[in-house]
Amino acid sequence: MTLTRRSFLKTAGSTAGAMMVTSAVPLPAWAETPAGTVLTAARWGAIEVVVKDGKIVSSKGALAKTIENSLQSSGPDQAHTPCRIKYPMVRKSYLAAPGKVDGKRGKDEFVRVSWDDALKLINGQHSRIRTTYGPESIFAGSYGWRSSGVLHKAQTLLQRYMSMAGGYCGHTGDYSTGAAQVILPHVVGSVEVYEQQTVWPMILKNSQVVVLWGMNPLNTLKIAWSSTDEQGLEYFNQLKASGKTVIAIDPMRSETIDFFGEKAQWIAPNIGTDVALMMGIAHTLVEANLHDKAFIEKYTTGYAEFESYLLGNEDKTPKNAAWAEKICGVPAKQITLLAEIFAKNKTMLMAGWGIQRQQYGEQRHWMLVTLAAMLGQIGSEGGGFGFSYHYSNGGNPTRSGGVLTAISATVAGSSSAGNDWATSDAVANIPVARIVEALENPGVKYQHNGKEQTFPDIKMIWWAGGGNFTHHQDTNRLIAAWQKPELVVISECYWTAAAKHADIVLPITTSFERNDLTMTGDYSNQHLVPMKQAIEPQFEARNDFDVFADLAELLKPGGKAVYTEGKDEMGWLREFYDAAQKGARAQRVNMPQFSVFWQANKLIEMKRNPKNETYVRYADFRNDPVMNPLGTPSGKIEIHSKTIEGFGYKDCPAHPTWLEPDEWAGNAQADQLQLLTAHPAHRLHSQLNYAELRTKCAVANREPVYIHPDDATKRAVKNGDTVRVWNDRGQVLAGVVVTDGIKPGIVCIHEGAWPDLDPTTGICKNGGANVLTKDIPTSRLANGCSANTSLVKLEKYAGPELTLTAFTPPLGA
Ligand SMILES: Nc1nc2c(c(=O)[nH]1)N[C@H]1C(S)=C(S)[C@@H](COP(=O)(O)OP(=O)(O)OC[C@H]3O[C@@H](n4cnc5c(=O)[nH]c(N)nc54)[C@H](O)[C@@H]3O)O[C@H]1N2
Ligand SMILES: Nc1nc2c(c(=O)[nH]1)N[C@H]1C(S)=C(S)[C@@H](COP(=O)(O)OP(=O)(O)OC[C@H]3O[C@@H](n4cnc5c(=O)[nH]c(N)nc54)[C@H](O)[C@@H]3O)O[C@H]1N2
Ligand SMILES: [Mo]
Repeated sequence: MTLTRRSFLKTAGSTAGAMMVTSAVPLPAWAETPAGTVLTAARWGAIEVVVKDGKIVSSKGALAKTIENSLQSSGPDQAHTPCRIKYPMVRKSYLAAPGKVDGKRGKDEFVRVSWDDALKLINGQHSRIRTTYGPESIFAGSYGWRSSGVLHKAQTLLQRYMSMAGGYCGHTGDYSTGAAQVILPHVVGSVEVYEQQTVWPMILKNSQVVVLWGMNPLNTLKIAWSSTDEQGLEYFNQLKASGKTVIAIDPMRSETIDFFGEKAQWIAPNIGTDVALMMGIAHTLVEANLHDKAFIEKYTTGYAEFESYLLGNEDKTPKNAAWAEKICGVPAKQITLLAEIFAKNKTMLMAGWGIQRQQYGEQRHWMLVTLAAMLGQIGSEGGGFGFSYHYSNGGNPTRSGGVLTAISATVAGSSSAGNDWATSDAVANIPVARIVEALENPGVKYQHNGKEQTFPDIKMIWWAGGGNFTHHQDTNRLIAAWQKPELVVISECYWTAAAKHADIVLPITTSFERNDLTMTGDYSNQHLVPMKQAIEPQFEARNDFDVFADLAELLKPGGKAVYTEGKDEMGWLREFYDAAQKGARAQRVNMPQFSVFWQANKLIEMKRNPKNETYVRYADFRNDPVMNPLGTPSGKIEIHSKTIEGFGYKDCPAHPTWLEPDEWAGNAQADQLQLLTAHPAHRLHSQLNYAELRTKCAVANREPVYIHPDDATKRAVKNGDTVRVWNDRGQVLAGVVVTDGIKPGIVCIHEGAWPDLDPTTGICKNGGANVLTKDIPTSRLANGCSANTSLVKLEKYAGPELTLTAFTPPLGA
């Protein structure tokens, strides 16, 4: 963990030589699919599936790669795990008295009903609630990662139905970048986190120093929102081989830092203190006169106010390296060295998002942009900042060719489509991570990004395609609030904790049981992949699309035809494909006719675009900031924002500011540890927790907790022990991994283990991280999720043996 000046300079010196630029893994235009396999896709890539006797027996990735993706082999478990939901089910007391709030969600047994009865029951209760309380009372925000595909989009399909029914309450933002996506438009005029980055060929050619600021691409690039093109990791592999200086700033020696091994410098700050670390670097730049005054003058506004704060003109606290050391735990010497290295080399500051999934998360990326502005390399070839290299293969050059559209959350224009449906979009929205606050505070006003908003009075919740019991913070608080509505419906493939806490549960197909299409690489659009049905729907599972089409018919006769626009599954897919083909033709890229394509069982790789292979983010702005202004009020990078100043938020001041979190190293008692809830290597959040894959990480049949040897010794725990981790919000059992790969004072439990609360003790037997996390907004600017701001205690578990039931269907199922 120690970083010596010598080892640092040694690597820093060896970066001068430019390296050969190669594309990632070259693939033929038509990748071959071995005979006898079915080609489909998941978030974790294009997948070849082998089917025997109507069952999936194996699955593997269809694209060439040098780094294995553990998620790709999970096909058999996904389709055939015993925790599949087999039939429509209704909670026993709910069936006896529909709509009655009885506090029994999660404790009741379930009763099997027919699809007909389930849909009638839903339709009746939905209509009653809608008529009584209005569309605002129906929460269909339904956040989540569902499965890949442009047709079988659970949340969109739910909202499409709800819009025909007359509107609903939706959500804004996401859990991923809740803080960054709201602050960055104020700072650089774009959300930034979901934009194409300066492309990898430019990085590999021009950058001398690459900083991985709180990012773990070895894990997070296993997936992409559409489906991964798998090129990002190939580029990281090339970065590793390049001999460039790589500096990784992370409280944990992540899989990525291990991957770089000797070729990266690891710096481990306390969780939630990166702003202080960055300020220590920024202060050093000013002291050493290394900041780029010409850049600041020409391209930014409000630097003077920030500098005054940085130097401590008013609060008499200079935010220098010594000050930063006390907060972030990184030695001042290293901080000043970082300043020197960043300023004297072409430096790309890449950052992940875990750093902003914290209280005051807005400050992180704002301060990173500020630091990059002071270095003056934004818009240069290989310098500046980039906030999506760890996600969806940002930086893989965008291809030319066809791009798929997708089914939309509203039906085709009602009157023009010759029907008389009065449709409505969301009539209200809540910031996605404030769902529990909303349930607890109906009618209460709150601030959001400079506006006053009012929490709706939610009486009905429908979740389709999201793992909200796993993804939301402070599970026990969620469970209490979850009892309030009059109806909870869950559409799911598996008996998740959310399904177990529902009134009505609908069994949904996995993507192996239906036909769909997807692109790969959210920025590259590298491939178009047929997602071909491999097996029959299991038990009584149905497609979300068909379920909502039937429910639309129950709203009013003729509803189904309006919902489906008269097209069946293949009709929709042909239409999406034909539109992509037309777009491709306009770019002089040929795609075969749909029937030929579908028959072929092969993916299409789109054409490389030489111009896109030299893309540099913010190059236009750098060339001519007057002709190419940013979308901010000043057209420049806003280091001090008059807009945000006008909001007057104490928790989000007008320029990047160090704010002490409620729970952090600085106020931890001697026996408290900071909790890190990073994203898991062998899951996508909660997805696949039930699979065989779990044995790759589970310890003592629990989710692992990573702890430093010093902290383990103090608590007399050792590798493989079962421990109780707790705070006043909840308690979990976890299996110990003792490692020097985590900073002392910090433990990590990866997010995504299914909550499995023991009814007598309340202990989560599966190590669900969110049982322990704090459910507070990042600030009233963004209201993002603050999952990485929690303190916990840890001890060897001495209680009675508790059997894991996370993956056991509930009573009656
Ligand atoms: N402590 C902590 N908590 C976190 C985070 C963190 O860093 N720390 N990260 C947060 C982030 S960034 C995110 S994005 C969220 C992720 O939270 P989610 O996106 O909710 O997580 P998933 O586990 O992907 O949930 C998807 C669910 O959809 C179901 N599903 C799959 N396909 C279909 C389908 O076709 N139809 C239907 N109806 N259902 C389907 C799956 O079985 C699964 O239960 O978690 C957040 N929570
Ligand atoms: N395999 C896999 N891939 C995924 C996902 C998954 O669940 N599994 N989830 C996907 C989704 S929805 C998202 S949003 C992205 C998430 O992408 P990220 O948000 O970037 O992922 P995290 O693992 O939360 O954080 C990345 C790194 O930041 C570090 N970190 C956390 N807190 C701090 C801090 O205070 N300071 C510093 N310096 N570092 C810190 C963590 O230790 C971790 O190594 O990943 C996506 N990719
Ligand atoms: Mo996310």
